[in-house]
Amino acid sequence: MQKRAIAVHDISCVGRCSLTVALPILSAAGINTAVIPTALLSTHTGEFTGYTHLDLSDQLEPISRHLETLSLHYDAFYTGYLASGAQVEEVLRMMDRLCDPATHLFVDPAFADQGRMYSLMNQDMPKQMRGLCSRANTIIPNLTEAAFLLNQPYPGQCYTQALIADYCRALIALGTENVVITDVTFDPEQTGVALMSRGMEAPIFLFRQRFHQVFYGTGDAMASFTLAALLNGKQLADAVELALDLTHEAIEYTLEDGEPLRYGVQFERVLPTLWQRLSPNDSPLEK
Ligand code: PXL
Repeated sequence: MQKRAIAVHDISCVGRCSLTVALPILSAAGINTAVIPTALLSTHTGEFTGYTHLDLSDQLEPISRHLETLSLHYDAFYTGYLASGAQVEEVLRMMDRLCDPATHLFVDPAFADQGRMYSLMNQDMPKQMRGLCSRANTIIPNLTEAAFLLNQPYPGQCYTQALIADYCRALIALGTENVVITDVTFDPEQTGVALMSRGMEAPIFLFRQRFHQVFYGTGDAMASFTLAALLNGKQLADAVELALDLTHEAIEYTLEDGEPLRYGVQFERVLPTLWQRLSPNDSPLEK
């Protein structure tokens, strides 16, 4: 049976992030992907000014009430950028309407980066997002989001593996089963992720060569490739390893091409290789 996911993120018309990244990646991975847009912006909110922003919170209840009447099973409910802390409550109600016990709840908190909240985020977002993360099967915060979810200050550039291991344990203690923290750097020439599942004593760290620029939309690409691989039967560590490779290659294409980085990374260039690298099998996603 083909897998079905529902992706709940904003649409930013230009600037490759959120739904314009999640939908093509999941589709190229053979997943039937429904979308529920949370907000409509002309661009993302990093390195652009003058963007438009329409909060679609009032559409979430009518959309999900209608979709509920279709009685579809979703293998994954994938949330990303949400318009406000208040919208998190609406998304929790949508989950109750649309998910069943076999739906994998995959949460990219998507509210902060580089030690700062995104421009339009209000201060209650980390607290509200904590509620969504506590219901998740898998969360994939970057280092800033991980710290803020735990009510900790951003640790800056200098921290230990022990601190990241504590973050992983504390995030799992919120209620999720798996945590993947992105943007973890111990060596100036390398960046990577820490991943941990409930029951593991310590996280697994995976690194790749670090590029020193700021890349928009790479969190969305990492999360979408990871979910695409999980839904194709890969174990978490293998899924994250593949997502790191693909995101790294997309960055390399972008730098070679010289496209301004605010337009996101050229993930399209790696999609033709995605299918072979997924080696799909039929194992159902475990809760
Ligand atoms: O990629 C994260 C993201 C998603 N959506 C919007 C954003 C950002 C990051 O800046 O502004 C609207």
